[in-house]
Amino acid sequence: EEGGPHSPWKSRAWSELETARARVLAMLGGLPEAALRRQHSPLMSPLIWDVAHVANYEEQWLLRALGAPAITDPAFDAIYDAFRHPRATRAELPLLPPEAAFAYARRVREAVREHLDRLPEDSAAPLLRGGYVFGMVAQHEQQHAETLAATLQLMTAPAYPVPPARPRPRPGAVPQGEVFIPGGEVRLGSTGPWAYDNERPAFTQDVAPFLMDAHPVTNGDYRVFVESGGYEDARWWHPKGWALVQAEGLRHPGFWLPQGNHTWLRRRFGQVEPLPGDEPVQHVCWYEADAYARWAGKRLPTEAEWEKAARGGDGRPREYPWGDTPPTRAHATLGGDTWGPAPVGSHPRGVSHDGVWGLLGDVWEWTASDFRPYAGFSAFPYPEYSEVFFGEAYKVLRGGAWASAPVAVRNGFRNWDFPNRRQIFAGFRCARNAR
Ligand code: AVJ
Ligand code: FE
Repeated sequence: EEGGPHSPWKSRAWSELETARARVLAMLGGLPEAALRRQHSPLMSPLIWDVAHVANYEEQWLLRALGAPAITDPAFDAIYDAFRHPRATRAELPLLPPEAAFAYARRVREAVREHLDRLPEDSAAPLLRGGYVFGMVAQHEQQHAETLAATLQLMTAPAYPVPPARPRPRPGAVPQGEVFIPGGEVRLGSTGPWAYDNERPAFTQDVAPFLMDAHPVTNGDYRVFVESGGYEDARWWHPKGWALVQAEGLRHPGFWLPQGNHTWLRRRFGQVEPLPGDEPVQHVCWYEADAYARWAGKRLPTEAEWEKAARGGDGRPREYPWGDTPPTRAHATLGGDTWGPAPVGSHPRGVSHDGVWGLLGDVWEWTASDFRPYAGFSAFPYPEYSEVFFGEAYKVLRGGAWASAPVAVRNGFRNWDFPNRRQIFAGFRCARNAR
């Protein structure tokens, strides 16, 4: 196993922490104070809550957990405790004002730097082995950066100006259709030093052969479902999904703007633009993904199938679909600076061993599976990261989105959300039994 107690981790840990912080500051830097404090959606926290929350998390789970001197009174933790205060109520809390929240985050980070300098590379203590808590804190801040992006997408008063994005790749001809994934044993779960508790312990499972869509479902594909009356036909929908369609008046994915006459625009942050047919669909909930799959004569993959497709049908447990080298821009759309997914087929170097495209990055992919613990799970370092969410209320998403950071994406990484949520950057692909 790589990243054991004796492989050096300190310089990577520091650079991942600083990468996360630079991203958060770049995202929020230009916003007026009122936009930072406001509740933009009942689904999301005020932006400035996330900033102080990541700092407080770093203080609690890194500094205090490692025995470094406290910076704030632990009583202060309550305001930033996600379990004590539902998102919709956080604007009414006595939150640190923006200036003070950024200053608190800076102060915690300086203390972390000093503490890190004094630590050995080779500690076998569970929190320090391979630099675990440093990786956990860097991933946590990046997950909140993604949450901030979802809040910025929901913000309308004023809308968030889309920063200049990198040029859109122009994909060549890409293979369509489905890819056969041979059945057999697959190693599921992660063994790397920064894997979360819910990815462990790794285990082996037999998966029957199946067909996996070569690409995520695109806007162009999904539009056919919409325009052929998919949202008006109960046959395609899970009963709870059909109830949701009725109750919310859903007619199309989030942020699509129907113009009539088969013309569609979409709002992406502060920009209204033609709906690009060649990008993976995003802002669909699990019920919409499930309904499309049924309409297409297919189904959503289980998370075991998804992971088998990502690791490779030959049974070698690759860390990423293309192998074990960490993601670069050539492999996948990740890191948040494109402000949207790339057209399918943009990353020939990211194709899996069996020929499946775009498994990591661009959009999260809903799976058929509920979020459950693997056999032998034990909560580490605290039950509120994963354990309290296990059960049938949440569906698993895999693969990461354009807004996910490379450090928080790998074949074994598990995300979860309620099946009716569509503010996240989620899409899907379909699967089918072989024969
Ligand atoms: C794994 C994305 C569902 O945002 O609720 C952030 C990540 N956990 N702070 C979430 C998380 C604690 C989590 N998700
Ligand atoms: Fe958090």
